[in-house]
Amino acid sequence: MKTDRSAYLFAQAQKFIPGGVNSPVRACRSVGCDPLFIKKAAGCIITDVDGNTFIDFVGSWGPMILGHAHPEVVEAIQKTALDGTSFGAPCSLEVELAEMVCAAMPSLQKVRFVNSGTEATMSAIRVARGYTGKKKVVKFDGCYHGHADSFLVKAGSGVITLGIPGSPGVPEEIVRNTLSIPYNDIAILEHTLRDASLDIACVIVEPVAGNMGVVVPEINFLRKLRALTSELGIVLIFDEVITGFRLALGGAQERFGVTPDLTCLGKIIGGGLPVGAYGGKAEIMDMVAPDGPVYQAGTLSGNPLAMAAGLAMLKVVNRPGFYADLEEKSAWFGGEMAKIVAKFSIPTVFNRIGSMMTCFFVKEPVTDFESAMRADTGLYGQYYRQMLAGGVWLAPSQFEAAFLSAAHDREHLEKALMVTESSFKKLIV
Ligand code: KE4
Repeated sequence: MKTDRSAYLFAQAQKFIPGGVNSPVRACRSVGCDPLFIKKAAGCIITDVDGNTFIDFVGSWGPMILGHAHPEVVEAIQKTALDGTSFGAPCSLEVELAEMVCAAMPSLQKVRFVNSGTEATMSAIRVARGYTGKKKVVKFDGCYHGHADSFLVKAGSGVITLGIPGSPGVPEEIVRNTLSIPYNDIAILEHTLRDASLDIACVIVEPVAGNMGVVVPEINFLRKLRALTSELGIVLIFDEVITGFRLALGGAQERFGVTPDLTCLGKIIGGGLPVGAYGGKAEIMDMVAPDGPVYQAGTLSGNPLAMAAGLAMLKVVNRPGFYADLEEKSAWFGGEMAKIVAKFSIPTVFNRIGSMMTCFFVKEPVTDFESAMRADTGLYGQYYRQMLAGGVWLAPSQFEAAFLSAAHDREHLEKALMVTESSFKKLIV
């Protein structure tokens, strides 16, 4: 595969940008190759600067549930841009998108738009602390909620991918107020939350973990989490930056029938432009300035361009049958993957829910951070490179999710399955 142009651009990028990338996991360090630079993408096909094309299972880490450059999203952006991209003042599109988000997720009585998932989660825990007057935040090992100081404790995604224990630069005083406990462990959860000395303001959880690879909550985990936090007056925050509008129109909270107090959103609601959001119970959200004393602000929050892209995307996913079709396609694909995996003696666990999935190179089931960390990242690196050479674009990390979109048709998926089988044949265990 010709990669001269990417190589040149990567060398140039490293002169000016740390690691040559604007987000660490894109550097592909854990999969043993240099990053390819992308020229364009349409539907489920991504094209690099050397003209190589790939079937894309990253989807920009989740936003591209419609596929890239969806005509309705592109048209909405083009039309809106002609009238200006950001006013720093309210516009009608913010109201329209807020109504649509709250209609899709009834637990959101009020919602505030921000510019990233990180802004959403950091704001949500600030509001929870302001509302309860308490300090401690409980998260789960391997979950990733963005790069705000409070979350860089046993975090997933790029933090575990790069083997960074936490992050220098985060003061001990901050870390002390974040407790990280094992995902899916109800006994430790109950013991921790019932410890009144801990002064817990909130629990934040990925209702389906996507940042240690895909890990699905065990049947009673979310229900027990909800029961305990309700009983103990602890704010329950669902970080649905990945799962929101991915697992159902109403996200994981709809799919599992568990209602949080606050929800964080991102990715899909921006239609590929920078949008995050946090929202939930009015009595909590009324703490947010200017109604309340908890301050949060943003120059570009609710800008018309990003709102228009998000609106266009949500209008498409709102159409009858969208999720049923995606579910059916994903279930078929998952079934075919399971058949391929079964043909080989390579230790492999394939976790999937809806259109998000991860192929772990490990023997035992992956149900939490500890079991995910047993995965053979070297083997994943081989798999990644073989798939790339075969024209399939995967996340450059064992600890991320792969995503299907509405743009992946049967032909693309059959090709991806063929490349998967030929890649497995070449793996050296
Ligand atoms: P952003 O600040 O990257 O928009 O969102 C942070 C975030 C919050 N919560 C969850 C559950 C998330 O998955 C994320 C970000 N996801 C990663 C990929 N797993 C973004 C990719 C990257 O860091 O380059």
